Amino acid sequence: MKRYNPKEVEPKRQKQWADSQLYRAVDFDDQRPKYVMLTEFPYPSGDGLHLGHVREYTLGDIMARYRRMNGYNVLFPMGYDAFGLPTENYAIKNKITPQQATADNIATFRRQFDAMGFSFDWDRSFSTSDPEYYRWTQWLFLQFHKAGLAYQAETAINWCPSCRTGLSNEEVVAGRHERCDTLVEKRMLKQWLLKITEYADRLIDGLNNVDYSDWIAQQQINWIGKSTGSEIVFKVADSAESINVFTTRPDTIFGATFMVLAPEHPLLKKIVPESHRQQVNSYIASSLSKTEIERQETEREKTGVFSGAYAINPLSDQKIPIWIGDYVLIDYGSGAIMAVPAHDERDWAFAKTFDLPIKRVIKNDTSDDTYSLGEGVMIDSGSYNGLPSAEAREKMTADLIRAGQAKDEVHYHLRDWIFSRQHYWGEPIPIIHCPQHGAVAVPDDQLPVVLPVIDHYEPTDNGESPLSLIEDWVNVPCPACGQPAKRETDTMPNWAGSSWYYLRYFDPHNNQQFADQAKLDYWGMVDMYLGGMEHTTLHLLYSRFWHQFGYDQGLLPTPEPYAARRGQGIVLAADGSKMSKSKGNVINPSDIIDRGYGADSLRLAIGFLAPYDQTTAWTPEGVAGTFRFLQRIWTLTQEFVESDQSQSNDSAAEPLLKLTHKTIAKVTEQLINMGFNTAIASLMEYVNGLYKLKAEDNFTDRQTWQFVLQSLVKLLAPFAPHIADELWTELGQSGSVHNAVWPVADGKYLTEDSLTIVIQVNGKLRGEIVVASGVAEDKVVETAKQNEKIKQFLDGKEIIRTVYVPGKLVNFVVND
Ligand code: ANZ
Repeated sequence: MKRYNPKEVEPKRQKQWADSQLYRAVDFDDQRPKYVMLTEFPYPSGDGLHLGHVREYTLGDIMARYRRMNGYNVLFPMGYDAFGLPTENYAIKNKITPQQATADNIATFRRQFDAMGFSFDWDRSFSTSDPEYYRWTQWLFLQFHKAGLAYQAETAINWCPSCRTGLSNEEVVAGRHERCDTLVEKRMLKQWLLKITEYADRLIDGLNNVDYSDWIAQQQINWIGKSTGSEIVFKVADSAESINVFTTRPDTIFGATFMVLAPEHPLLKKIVPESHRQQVNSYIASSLSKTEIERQETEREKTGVFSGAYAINPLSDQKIPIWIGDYVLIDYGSGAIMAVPAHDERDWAFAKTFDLPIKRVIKNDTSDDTYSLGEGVMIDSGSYNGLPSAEAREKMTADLIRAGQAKDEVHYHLRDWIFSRQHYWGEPIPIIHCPQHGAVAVPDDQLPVVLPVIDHYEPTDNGESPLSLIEDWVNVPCPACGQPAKRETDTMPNWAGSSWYYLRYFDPHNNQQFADQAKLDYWGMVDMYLGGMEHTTLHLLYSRFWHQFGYDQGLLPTPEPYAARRGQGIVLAADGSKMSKSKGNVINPSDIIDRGYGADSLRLAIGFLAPYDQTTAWTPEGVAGTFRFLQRIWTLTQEFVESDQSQSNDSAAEPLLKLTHKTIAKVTEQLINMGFNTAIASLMEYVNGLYKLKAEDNFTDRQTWQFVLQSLVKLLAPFAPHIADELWTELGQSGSVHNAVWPVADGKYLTEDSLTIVIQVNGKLRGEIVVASGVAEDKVVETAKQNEKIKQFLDGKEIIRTVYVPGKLVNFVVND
């Protein structure tokens, strides 16, 4: 008997698949429904594939293969997200150009992808750093520019001193650069920004029309941070000035015992009296040196200073002091707040630090020695006393609006997307700065603006891109007037290329347009998008924004890019810690394959780990287990093929068919619901069951066994595609199992043999009977009547009515 040797089977099958272009997606197929299965494309880093990639692409591949076998025209593409800091840093370290580093790393990735047996359509592959691709990234940027949604501004930006570049807010996690963990500083720099804030509501509302995991939708909503409240005007005492505050809790206004202005607030110049100027200025200087993150920490001891001025509370007419405190941020709301220490955590801490009055205006269960956030009943609030706080909120706002002292306001925590980086390895921003005409778009026929190949591309310390040093590239005539002008030297963030890459798969070789309209229409939305949880508020939000904009411009047929989104969990090291090179606990998938287990065992092990969306530790023994499982399938099939073909006996058919159809039904349902681990468990149970049945009949019913093993191989195909194809051939089938039709369970084998029926008399439980399933009503009723226990309750009584709930219950209504 032939041994199962993945080292032989897998490369052979991979070559056949490539030669026959088995996984090619067909544009405009009108016979089959289309299905776009998308997984996030990787950075081609120097480390090659890690287990996180393997999990994501294996699960995506299982879904793609399942759909193909169910008659879909599946597009399952793959490409490379090559621009960005990691590649640049890798190239600097290895003293090669980023172009060379990218080419080398892509070659490694491709080899590993092929070794895993993923069914990508390689004809559609590209890298975001290909000039033919980024030509269209630049073109799309110019559409934003034309629409007024790409603009330049001098802003305080997050600056990573280690990577020497500006960052977007989304790239800063707990005050650190999410890639290198360096503490982020603030710097004033002229930057390009994209007006994502204009799409804040759309980005929230659009979630109603797509099927995203709840936590993904919720994280996006939280990130956008829409806040509905009022802007209320407080007059400054003895002055013509007034201060606007944004609050979500106008109902607490009688409890506003002081105000706090951000240190950057422009009004301070006008209202601080001479006597307080010096103190105020030194406080402002000290707080400007802090990061925004530091300023927002609730734990931190509050700092502040009294301004010397007072304001008048518009509803209580009370005179309250105006303070300056750096926990109030200048770029949120109006940069000033009414402080209600009794009902707000930070105001409470501030009042405690500076011994300011605390006045409770809402009564509820919270004790008096802390702040209370919730709703309740109004107290100490003049004519509003006794009202529920929600009602008071409406009434106070209405009264203030009528008096011209307030208006409804909506604020968002989302900020415009800082879109320029002071780095070499990115798409050049296609703008030319002319002293006369300002920022002029590079004409379409001059795109792409190709990144020049240079020797020194290390970032500079002064916040300028290294491109600024290449004089003959920078100095160009203005496209509008032909006078000397200069190219923009900042490049785009690595999030640019990934904001529209899925669309390019629909038409990857088009050199006239980013994609052909008819192809965009045909492929439509991505049907399923599987990706990492760390991209929920970065890539996913950015790409939805680009797509919505493209839709508004009439460039795209659908308002949203992805019909469904799921996130796969992280794979941790065996001890539950994060895999990292520095800890030396990274598992290299190629090692597992090369050790002889092969890709199929690895695919099964990774699918079997845990529910797909759970973060979970890698179990090294897993592959040995799944390898044994595949060996068992291999052996069973070989034994059948080599068994005595003259025997024939159909007595074994029933239990074999029952087990098979039940498994088909189970695995199908599990796959539809992305229950990959349970589907693999069902297959394992199935194989155990088949071994038992084989011990009984020793393959005598050849026809049934042929059907059973073919079904097994088909069910296995999405998970372990190489061995499945090999066994398909062994079973005498022509072509590839991946072109075979997914098996359908026959309902007649799915019903249970017997049913337990509950018997009631006048609605009271009196007993149970067991009947064969599918038995007719009169038979069930008769059996119930004959039952010894039931008889006692029916004896001598007249049955007025019999109620039968099929398969569940009989109730006899009798008169006493
Ligand atoms: C008074 C008040 C009383 C508030 C109360 C809350 C509770 P969200 O929901 O995040 O939008 N706020 C307004 N502008 C601010 C700024 N520039 N810096 C720091 N804090 C600011 O938060 C809105 C609340 O955050 C506002 O409502 C304001 O405090 C504070 F019992 O006003 B509130």
